[in-house]
Amino acid sequence: MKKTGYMLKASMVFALAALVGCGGGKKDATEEESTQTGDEIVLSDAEMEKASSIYFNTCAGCHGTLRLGATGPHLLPEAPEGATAPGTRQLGTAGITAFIMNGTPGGMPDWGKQGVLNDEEINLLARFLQNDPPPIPPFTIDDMRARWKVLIPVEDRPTKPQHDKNWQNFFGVILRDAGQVAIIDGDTKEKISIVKTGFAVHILRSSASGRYFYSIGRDGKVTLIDTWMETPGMVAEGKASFDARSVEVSKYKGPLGDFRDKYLIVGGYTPSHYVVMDALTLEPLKVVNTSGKMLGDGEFLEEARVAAIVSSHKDPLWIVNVKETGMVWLVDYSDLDKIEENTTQIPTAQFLHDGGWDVTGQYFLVAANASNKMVVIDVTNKKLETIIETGIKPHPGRGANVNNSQYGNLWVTGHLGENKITFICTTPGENQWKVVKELELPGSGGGNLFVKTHPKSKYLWADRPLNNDEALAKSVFVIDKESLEVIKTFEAPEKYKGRAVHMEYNKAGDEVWVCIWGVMDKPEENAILVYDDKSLTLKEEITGDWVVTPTGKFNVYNTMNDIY
Ligand code: DHE
Repeated sequence: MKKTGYMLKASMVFALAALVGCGGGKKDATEEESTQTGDEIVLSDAEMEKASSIYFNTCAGCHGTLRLGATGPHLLPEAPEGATAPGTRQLGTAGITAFIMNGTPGGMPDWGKQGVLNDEEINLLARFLQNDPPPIPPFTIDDMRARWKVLIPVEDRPTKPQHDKNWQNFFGVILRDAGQVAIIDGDTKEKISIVKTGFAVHILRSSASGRYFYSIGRDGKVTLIDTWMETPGMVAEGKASFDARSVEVSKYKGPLGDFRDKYLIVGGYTPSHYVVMDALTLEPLKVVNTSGKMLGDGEFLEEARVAAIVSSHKDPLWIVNVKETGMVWLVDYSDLDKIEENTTQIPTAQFLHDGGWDVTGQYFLVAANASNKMVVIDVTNKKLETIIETGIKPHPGRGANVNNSQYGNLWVTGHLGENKITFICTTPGENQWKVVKELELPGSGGGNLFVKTHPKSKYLWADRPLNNDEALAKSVFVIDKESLEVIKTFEAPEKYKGRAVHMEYNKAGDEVWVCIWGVMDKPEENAILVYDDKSLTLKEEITGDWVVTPTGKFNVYNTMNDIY
């Protein structure tokens, strides 16, 4: 298996079949070869373990660990009632192979054509998918405590920065397949340290003070990084689940108390729960299961994964988006003993994924990507404001807030499934929550993942890493915030072979950093490109043996203040 792109390295901890035994079709441990008897496709233990690992690493994010479907369709042997996609047994090995090889225009990557999976792996996966999914094993607070480590106790940490660097302009850059985070000085562009984190780190968030970075890996591992140390490094680590994508800190200070950097929340994909930890030590304090009733017919879903989590600056609240049930949970953390009874659950649309604040901090907008909708939550009044039809698979990241003289304040999302950047008016009045502008990027096809701007910038930037065209996938697009038109396209220099992914501004708002996400064994094809946001020129190329598979990057100041 080629280790690249959004394919993950084999998980060390989560070969479900190995952990818990497999569902239908499991053979005796001594048998190595798979067989086919009648309608049943039987896999050996070794094959089941390998296939579970490939499935978990490549497919589960979109199709669900229990394969009930989410961003992608269900992958069950028999189609459940009402499903539009056929059962995998109906598709057969040949049909499934074609999908994995070629992908679909709706956003399914062409794993085979890209060389991420080879023929043998695709065939194994196609046979695996015609068996029942293995069950999800438990991961309890005792398991979390057993894996929790404080490397430097709070009292032994520095009380002021041990360097004279401008740490609020540090960038934490994810080196995805290396399982590392690079801390880079945003002023000098020098690498300050490399911190070994979890497997395929997904995102970073800054503490409310900005001093700490929290990373979350796809293996559910959380890492606490102290930027005040002479060489920024890890001071604590923990594990919240087998699989996770989101982490956020408490940010509220007001009449109800000072909760800044008191609690951390980690969202679990598998098992489906959120975990509250002590923000300074990562001690696990509370686990709340998010399994629950689905919208509509109210069917109970065990797999109800936690997607994006954001923290309110105005109230002691986390906004927790439960993907499969389509419920947005407003979790009041002011009294941990009453956290469940003090949670408001708002039914919205499926399947919730990523989102961010409007410019006022009152409204949170989240993509219900499989419904092609954006959901708007009025967090101040704890209610659903509205649901807006946008386009095929909206994917905003945290979105972007643009001020435009004609329309006022706009919140922006791009789309994975079509070529469309959508501008939604957030200013109160007749246009509020209306789509006031849709923009096509140059060339055809979707594949946009992120948009980004800064209040001091005249521009909005968009990437397109999942576009099938290599040139478009390694390009970023600059949109003028006044004309709302694309005014410049930057294709990464020829020597870089990766995809251009995720933008982040520096603290001053005059530079944009973009990652060129190549493969692990060719560092020379990877880079972090720094563009001058005023002259719109490529200003600096951060490269080196250590720049491997860079993806997300997070500026301390902008992340702690939710500037986008
Ligand atoms: Fe992400 C954000 C889930 C694939 C890079 N990603 C998020 C969030 C979720 C999520 C729920 C929001 C977190 C929050 O705000 O609290 N991502 C998933 C998936 O389930 C999915 C589709 C498939 C998977 O198996 O993981 C997926 N994501 C990817 C990638 O392939 C990317 C490009 C590279 C990678 O890490 O594998 C990727 N996701 C990111 C980044 C963010 C993110 C950089 C944070 C954006 C920001 O500006 O905050």
